[in-house]
Amino acid sequence: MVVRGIFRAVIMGPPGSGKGTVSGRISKSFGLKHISSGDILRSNINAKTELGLLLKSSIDRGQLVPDDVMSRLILTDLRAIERRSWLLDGFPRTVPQADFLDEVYSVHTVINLNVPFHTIKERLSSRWTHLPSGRVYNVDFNPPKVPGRDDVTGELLVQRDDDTPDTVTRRLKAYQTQTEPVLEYYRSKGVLETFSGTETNKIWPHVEAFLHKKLFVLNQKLL
Ligand code: G5P
Ligand code: MG
Repeated sequence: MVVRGIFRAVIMGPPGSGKGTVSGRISKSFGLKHISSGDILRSNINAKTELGLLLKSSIDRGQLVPDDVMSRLILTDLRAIERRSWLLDGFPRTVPQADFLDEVYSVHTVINLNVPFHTIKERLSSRWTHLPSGRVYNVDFNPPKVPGRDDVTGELLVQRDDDTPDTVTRRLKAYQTQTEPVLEYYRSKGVLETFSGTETNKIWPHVEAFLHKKLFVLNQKLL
């Protein structure tokens, strides 16, 4: 379905809940521009920018980067696509970040992936990532066509430095203490839509149907 106006969405969920995977499907089906805060940070680390080098150690330890730094980075990307519909993945992740976003853009919907922590721990140990694009694979769930290589570019896949068991535990803790309050923030605004499950392929049809309905209503209003 084509979006007639500008549609702004956020996808939330614990580390490894499938935000990147579902975002890929949403941008393919609905044409929303996918912006992932983690991908922005990792591309800075990969390019060895001053900021990337500064932030790498806290990211590898599973800590969140400071709100002002993250908000500034995201705003630069959002300003560059002012007239497009977008889907934010990984931002906002704290209440101050949600307040910051709210001051600049209103969000039409927030998709929350509710996946149990024990499911997540298994997945992240077998995740392989194509850093330049953010495409993710999983040895069991969606293996690359050629082992160790990205399907589109054929470039090498890597394992993220923050996917070690200890760091995953710290990231889940940070999610509980710092990010869960953001769910309440959006619930009270009436824009939160939660999808629960343990398998992306079972969650996805519900997300897709929800967005179809939401965009149909938005398109009708714009007629
Ligand atoms: P990120 O990059 O935002 P996280 O921790 O929020 O990282 P992550 O790890 O990227 O989230 P995801 O995107 O939710 O996970 O999940 P995914 O990659 O799609 O799926 C995980 C794996 O499971 C993949 O291998 C996928 O193929 C597989 N999978 C998916 N579905 C299924 C299924 O049904 N079955 C199976 N078996 N497998 C499946 O943030 C990283 C760090 O950056 C900093 C923080 O330090 C953070 O820790 N950061 C921020 N700091 C401050 N503020 C912010 N806003 C920040 N944003 C990032
Ligand atoms: Mg991700």
